[in-house]
Amino acid sequence: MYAPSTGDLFGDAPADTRHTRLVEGAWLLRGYALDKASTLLAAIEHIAVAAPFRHLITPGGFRMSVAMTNCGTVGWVSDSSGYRYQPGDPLSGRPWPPMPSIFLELAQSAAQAGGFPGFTPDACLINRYQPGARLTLHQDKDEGDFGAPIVSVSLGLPATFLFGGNSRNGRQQRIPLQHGDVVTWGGPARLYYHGVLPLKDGHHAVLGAQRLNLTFRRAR
Ligand code: MD3
Ligand code: FE
Repeated sequence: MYAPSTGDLFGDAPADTRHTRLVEGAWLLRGYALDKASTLLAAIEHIAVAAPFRHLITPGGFRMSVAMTNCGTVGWVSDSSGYRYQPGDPLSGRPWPPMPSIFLELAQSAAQAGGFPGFTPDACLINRYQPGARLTLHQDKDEGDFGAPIVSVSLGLPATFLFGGNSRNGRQQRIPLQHGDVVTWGGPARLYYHGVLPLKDGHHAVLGAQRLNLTFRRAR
């Protein structure tokens, strides 16, 4: 369905031509985090000292190619007993590192730009892709409140993001995501199937041969 970008039904985008509506409920904010990238990266390095990136094991017994860590009051984990959010890092038994205020501010202002004022994430999942790493098509449905959006921030090497609709077998769109891009996913797009194609080898001036992705969530 067509809706004008000035409409008020699905969230107003500011008058910025880099902001494009992907589908109802989803806005791509090109370069939105660019000016904060170095601060974000320093914060991620700090988080990863306390809570290192690790390759989680799926309930089916497969090692994920993407390495993950979290910050916030809860973090997403996977193991043989399933997927869930939990307050402690299973590697250390300690709480996840707190969410830095610059993370929170970025997530809130992006959510507002995407039509979701008042978003207060309690979890930030940090994904690290090295060449070949991918995320197969999935839904994010371990959160308690699907009324809240998810905000994603891409850093480092570009990746091809795939997303379909409400069924695994539906038609998929491919979106290239670059360093500094932010996407907000809410409303009808919140439960859409999505994934990331295997990361192509390359060199990014700041991050070298890797891509980092932050996803801000309201888990509880
Ligand atoms: C669309 N991460 O961590 S971010 C994930 O690039 C995840 O690392 C990808 O999918 C990445 O779960 C994609 C974009 C994204 C995140 C959550 C969504 C798109 C979404 C939830 C619903 C619909
Ligand atoms: Fe996801």
